[in-house]
Parts: sequence; C-alpha cells; structure tokens
Amino acid sequence: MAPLPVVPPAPPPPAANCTFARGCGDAQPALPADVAALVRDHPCYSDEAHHHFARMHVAVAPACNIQCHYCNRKYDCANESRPGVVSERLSPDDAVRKVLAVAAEIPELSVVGIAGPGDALASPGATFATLEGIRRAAPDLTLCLSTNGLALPEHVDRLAALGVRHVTVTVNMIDPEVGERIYPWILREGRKVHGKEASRILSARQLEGIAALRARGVLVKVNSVVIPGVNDAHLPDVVRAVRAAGAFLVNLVPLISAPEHGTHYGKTGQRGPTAEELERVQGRAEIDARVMRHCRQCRADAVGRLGEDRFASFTLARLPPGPARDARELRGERREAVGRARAIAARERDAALLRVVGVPAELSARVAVATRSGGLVDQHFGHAREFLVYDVSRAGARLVGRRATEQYCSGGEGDDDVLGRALRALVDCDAVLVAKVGHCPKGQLSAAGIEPVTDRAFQPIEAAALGWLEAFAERVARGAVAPKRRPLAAEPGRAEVA
Ligand code: CLF
Ligand code: SF4
Repeated sequence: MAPLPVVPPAPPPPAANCTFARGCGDAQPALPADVAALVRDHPCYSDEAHHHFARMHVAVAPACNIQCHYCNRKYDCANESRPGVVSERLSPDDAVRKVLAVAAEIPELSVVGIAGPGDALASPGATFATLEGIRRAAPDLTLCLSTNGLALPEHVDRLAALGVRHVTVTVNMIDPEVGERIYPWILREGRKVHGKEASRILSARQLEGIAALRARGVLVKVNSVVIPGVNDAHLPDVVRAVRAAGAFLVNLVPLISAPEHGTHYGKTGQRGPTAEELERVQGRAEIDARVMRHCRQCRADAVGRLGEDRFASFTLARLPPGPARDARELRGERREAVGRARAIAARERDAALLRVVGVPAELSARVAVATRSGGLVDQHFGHAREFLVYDVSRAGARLVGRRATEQYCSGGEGDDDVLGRALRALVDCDAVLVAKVGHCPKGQLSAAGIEPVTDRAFQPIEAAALGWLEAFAERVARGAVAPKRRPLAAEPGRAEVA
C-alpha cells in the first residue's frame, strides 16, 4: 500500500465554548439544543432525518389569494408541490381520518403538513380545523404548513398557539420590479391589486410574517423558485433579507415549466434552471444561510418518505370507514430503532474521520450514492430512480443535491437509453456507491470516469464515502487518478443542514 501524502495535521476540534458546528471556518453556528430537537425528526428540515422519517400532506386548502406565473389553478400550488399534479381534496374530518390511517401503516411518519392544493392560509377555516383535529388525535405528530405569506401576519398567533413550529413561506423576490414579472396580481382586502404594488404588499407581508413567526419560536423555511433571467441574480438579496427577518432554512427549488401545464411561464417558454445553474444559486445562498438540498417538490397529498409516492394507497376510497387507532406506540418504537441506527452511523463516521485526517485538506471528491432507506448504501445501481450526491473531504461528507434518473434495470433487462441518461446525470461524480451493479453498467461507468463502488454496500453513507475517500486519496497521491474538476462546487464546510 502506498504511503499517504504528507500533510499538515487536521484542524483541532472546536473549543468547548465554540458556537460553530465544525469550529473556526464553519459558516453556520451549531444549533442550540431546543432548535436541534425541532429539526431532528423532520425530514425536510434535516437531510439526515429524511433517511429515517416520513411526512404526509393533507390537501384541505383549495383556494388561493395570489396568482403566480408558474401556477395553473387546475393543479396543486406549485410553491411546494410538483406542477401538473392534481390532489384529491379532503374535508378536515377526512384529513384526520387519513392521518390516523397512514400513521397506522407507516410508523416512521413524523410530520403532517398542509401544502395546498391552494394556499394553506387562504382557506383558514379548513386549515385550522384540520390542524386542531390532528393535534387532538395524534399529539406527538409534528404539524407543518406552507404558505405564500400574504395572509400570514394575521395568523401567526393562532399557529403558534396550536404548537405549529415549522412554517414554509415562499419568497421569490423582495424587489417589486422583479415581483411584477412573477405575480400578475394579489387579492388584498377584497380587491385585486396588480403590478408593482401587488409585489410590494406581498413582500412586506412575507417579511413581517417571517419575523413574527421567528419571535414566537417558529422555525421558518423559505422556499424560493429559481427562475432564470427573472429572479436568479436577485436571489442572494432575497436570502439575506429572509435571514435578517429570521428564516432558519432556505430551499431553492427549480422552476418546472412545461407548455402542457398551461401556466403563463409554460406558454411563454420561460425555462427552469439547469442542474449547474441551480447548484450555483444554492452555493451563493450558502454564504448567508442554511440551504436545503434534498427537496423532492412533492405533491399536496404526498405520503411517505421524501421521494416516495405512496399517496395512491391512501385515497379516500381506500381508507377504512371508521377512525383508525392511533399507533403512537409503534411510532415510539420506530424512534428508538432510529436512535440506535443513528448511534451506529455516528460511531462509524467518527472512526472513518480519524482514518482520513492525513488526506490533504484541499482534496475534495464527489460521490453519488444509491440508497433506499436508513441512510445506508443499500440500493442496486439498476434499481435507483435517483442518486444522492455528496462532496467528501477529510472534513466529512456533505449533501450537495440529488440527481433524478430512471430505473435502468427492470425485469432483468437493462435499458441503454436510460443508462446513457444516468451517466450524463452523474458526469461530475468521481464514484458511485451502490449495493450492486451489473457487468455492463459497471464497464460504462468506468469508461465515463465514474468509479462503480460496491465494497461499501450496506454501510452508513458518511462512513462509506469517507472510507472510499481514504483509498481514493492514496491513488491520487500515487498519480493513478485525479479528482474531477468542478468549477461550480460550493466551498466545503458551509451550511451543514441540521
Ligand atoms: Fe410538507 Fe413542506 Fe412541511 Fe416538508 S414538504 S409542508 S416542509 S412536511 Fe419538503 Fe416536499 Fe420539499 Fe416541501 S420535500 S416540497 S420542502
Ligand atoms: Fe398557485 Fe400556490 Fe401561487 Fe397560489 S400561491 S398561485 S396556488 S403557486
């Protein structure tokens, strides 16, 4: 085995009184214990939690009080949902019945959210009746809500009193000049307001609402839709403004716009960002904020872990007629099992970190991971519909995004077109960590400079990525391989999300 390169010693651990998660140089302070407890089991607020916990949405809020150019009212609210999707609308009673039925089947359920199909606070009667019903029926479930923010200021007290500690506000602009290219009108006090005035009112109400939530101990996530040529250059200002107002987390989501969705942007040819453009905007935002990298732009009736689509098993027609029992004890057992898995993953990560202290600080590589559950490298390459992408260095493995693909292998047959698309999706990765990979894709991955790695199968992701890095660094030192150049990579050590 070749010796490791001679490098300066790894930075010391942070001093006991240091408030930054990884010591000097980390852009984000470590979370206070009460905040850490609030994000720990929320699959959207913590990328680690999304390996273990599920969320569901109840589609009880049909109305909206604004018009976004990326929305067609025939479909769900596109601020927090995938455009072109229609959810089954529920009454508050049906919503509570559905929550209990889902909780009985999916013990990893930790969060219930209202994210449409219109704006949650444009139908306050239905939204609050639902939140109150869930609070009574299953008090251990975390309540979550997503809104465009226009009606937020008048509802913050009621949300806080109900124990809602997670609210998402979609903020796409703070400059009305930009805003009038996104919002043609808003409804305010019974009248339609157009142009810059509409955006001025909307922006002021959003920032006021965020600050009021923050003052009541609510963790605010801000979603911003990245619209190239409209607000992409403006988003760093938006991120600074929402951070100043008290937002906890920022989620920059790509505009999805297709003519068949019938939206203004779809019909006028406004495109969404490329993966590189999105990563660039996220990297800039990370200078000022924690940035979510694992959003799946889910449906307003989504059920399951992020990326899972189990809503079809829980339509109204399939629900049991009476109320299901509250499976609280099953959720408790699941939380304990997750705690044990987390302890193992942390131990293995810490051991792996010690083994890479000699890796040069400037060596950073990018790995894709196929994972199904529990934060493990546990999926066959041919079965993956998406890969999680991590930048890995001696400081650790940091999620930078996800790459959607299609399942390459079905019924034992590989699809060459799908493989070609997967290779393009992973082109900037040095390796792909999988449980297994077939002979043909293995060869093509290697030919594309993406090392297929199976000897980390069923290890926790961070430990697996660091273990791979240890061997990779040796090969780099020998000159046998070089990391791919990624001019767009964000600086490591920034904005670790929870
Ligand atoms: Fe739903 Fe949103 Fe709550 Fe999550 S989703 S209301 S914060 S429980 Fe999550 Fe879905 Fe992305 Fe939303 S992955 S679209 S960020
Ligand atoms: Fe559509 Fe949501 Fe915008 Fe309302 S807030 S117009 S439902 S995307």
